[in-house]
Amino acid sequence: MARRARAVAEAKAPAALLLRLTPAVEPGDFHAMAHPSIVVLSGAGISKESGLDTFRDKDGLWAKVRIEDVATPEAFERDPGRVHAFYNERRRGLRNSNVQPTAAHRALAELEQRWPSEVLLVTQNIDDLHERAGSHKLVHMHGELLKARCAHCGALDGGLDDLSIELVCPACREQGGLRPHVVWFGEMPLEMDRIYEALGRCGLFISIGTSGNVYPAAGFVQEVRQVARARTVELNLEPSEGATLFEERHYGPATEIVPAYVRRLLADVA
Ligand code: BJW
Repeated sequence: MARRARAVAEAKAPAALLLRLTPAVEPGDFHAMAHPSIVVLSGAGISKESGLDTFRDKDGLWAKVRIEDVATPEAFERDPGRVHAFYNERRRGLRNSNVQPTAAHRALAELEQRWPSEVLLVTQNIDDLHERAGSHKLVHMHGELLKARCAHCGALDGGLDDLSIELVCPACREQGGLRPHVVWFGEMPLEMDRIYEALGRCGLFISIGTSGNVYPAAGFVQEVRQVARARTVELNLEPSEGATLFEERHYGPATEIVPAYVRRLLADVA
């Protein structure tokens, strides 16, 4: 389909329907590669059915607290107790035994295990549900809720419960430097070189459960289209901010659409 005709088709397409649009890449790119390397980007939507809040849905975290009170370095400087309380509560929530990986997390672990080429899972989520489901090739670009980082010596500690300004770093013995190992607005996301390197050579990019509001993650789809000429797929509850940039789109709960999509990918894999 010509670029203009595709743009018109995309503009007219009903958002809530499952869409499969003609790829922008030519046959010979994705289709000639039986098993291209894959980058999966996941966001809060994949953990929603585990019982964890998303951010920007109407019942999401940003409807309950202000970003500038809890998710910036300035907020932590101004009122570390408030920020610790926010993350302590979420850490306790994550440790609640009812919060478990779903079929969506497990499907991605199976994809990594069975796909003949590399699968890199880049998650914006700070929960540990992907690793609990069995994913190993995993980048937590926005950090990890179960770890603390010392502002004095940089050491990471995974064994702490609630954080507070009274705590002493187990590595350097300094008091008051421990902070949640998460990436706040204005801070550099983690392992960006590894992520861009994988994006630059992948043949398939799958974005799952993310609203496409936060950069640099929201820009990955354009990066893979331009640099890697990869096929792009969105799996989400509803169209994201950048939905029209994806050639293939499936909408519904992650526990349904992710296992179904992975089953299709693995159908011809022994
Ligand atoms: C379901 C579902 C179900 C629901 N099944 N789906 C102006 C222009 C461009 C950029 C900027 C700008 N001004 C500032 C910036 C940069 C800024 C930014 O992007 N701001 C925008 C808001 C404009 N970004 C940064 O500051 C980042 N750093 C940075 O840019 O450094 C410089 C740099 C440049 C270039 C390269 C490299 C570096 C840092 C961003 C840090 C984000 N931190 C947070 C908090 C972290 C810790 C925590 O969890 O508390 O990360 S914010 C929050 O948003 C969290 C998430 O990871 C992130 C993304 O949210 P996500 O996952 O998309 O969740 P939602 O809620 O938005 O969407 C959920 C989706 O799921 C929805 O679509 C639902 O429909 C769907 N869903 N149920 C399937 N059952």
